[in-house]
Amino acid sequence: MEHILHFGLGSFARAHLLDYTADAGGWDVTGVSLRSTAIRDGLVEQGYNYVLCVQEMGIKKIDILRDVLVAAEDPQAVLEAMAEAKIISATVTEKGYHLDAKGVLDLNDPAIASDLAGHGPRTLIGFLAYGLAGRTRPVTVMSCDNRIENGDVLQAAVARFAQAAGLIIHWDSTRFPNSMVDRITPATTDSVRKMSGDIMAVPTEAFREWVIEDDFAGPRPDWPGVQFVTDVAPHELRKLRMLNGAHSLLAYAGLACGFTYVHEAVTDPDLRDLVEQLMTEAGNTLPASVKGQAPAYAKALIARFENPQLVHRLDQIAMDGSQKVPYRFVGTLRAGRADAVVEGIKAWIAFCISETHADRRLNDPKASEITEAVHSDNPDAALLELVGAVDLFELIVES
Ligand code: CS2
Repeated sequence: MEHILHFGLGSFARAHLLDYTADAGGWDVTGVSLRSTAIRDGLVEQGYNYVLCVQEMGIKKIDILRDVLVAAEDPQAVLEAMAEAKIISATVTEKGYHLDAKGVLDLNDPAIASDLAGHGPRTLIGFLAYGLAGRTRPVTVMSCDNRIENGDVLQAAVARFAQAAGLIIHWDSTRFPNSMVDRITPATTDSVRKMSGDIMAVPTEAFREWVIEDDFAGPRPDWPGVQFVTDVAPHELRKLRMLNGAHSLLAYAGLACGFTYVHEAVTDPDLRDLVEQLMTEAGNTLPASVKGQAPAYAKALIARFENPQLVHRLDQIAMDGSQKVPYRFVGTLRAGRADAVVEGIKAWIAFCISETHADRRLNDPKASEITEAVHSDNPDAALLELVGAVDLFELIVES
């Protein structure tokens, strides 16, 4: 049995990487939760097995998770497990990379600064830098998060950390493939738990997609249906600008209209028009190799969003906006004319302002900066600054 060490055991990883790996056979997974013990505690009771409740396909048992380590309890155990693994993968969400608005590792971020000072480590970046330091055996480090050039960004962040910490990493034997990951995975609910009889059940849609740069340092599972390509960028841009961009627009504009779920917001005629327009605008910015797919992809996305059984909450998508807005909206806007994308950014700004005025703290790693921006003399400009788009002020705010 070969082995993957995976950082971040949220629902998405359990519905995507683990599902694909279970289908491949011959590999198992040890999970790492960076801080919380909740997933380990829930899964340990059931031998680390859990079920996926796949829309229209029923219940599927996933039994390839062999252990869950909680890094905060025992960082050394995580470093030891890293030394053994041939593939180290991660789904730690956008904020788990601790990057600044320009996409560069923020050495002043308190968690990164603490890892640099040798207390820990406790971040993914810190673990990778310390765990890879001095290693000569080949290893593949695979980011499975929603970021443009997720592998390159992760490698650059680890390199910056290693340089600051004086650690030597043998880059020749280390690979960081880029990837595009997709499967809509709403937070679980009591009714899913009850229906499946598993308190750790993960609800997900039938659709799944994974495109990975064919750049591995050693063996990899034979993941069925995965596209291995030399350049993931066109696929990433298609998915992030069209699916995630539309999601964020529906979240901010839909919450403002009083909707709770994606399937409700997307059937509102005005929001539907706006979302279709955003997808057309985003499609127009795509590289030639995938541009032709955009209309059919947009149609398929609308059908996925309309699925009433997914019960996908808009507030789940609205969280961490400071991390998502830059590549879901700003990149599209820089690539071409995009009026609906402008509406998306305005909806995020309005969301930040209304939540702050209602005294609700945002679920966002930059929550304090957002509060400060909203209370500043020019909230629009200060909020745009946080997502690296203040130079687009006139286009966005005065349009
Ligand atoms: C969503 C994504 O929560 C969000 O921000 O846009 O998690 C989305 O469901 C996935 O990327 C789909 O693959």
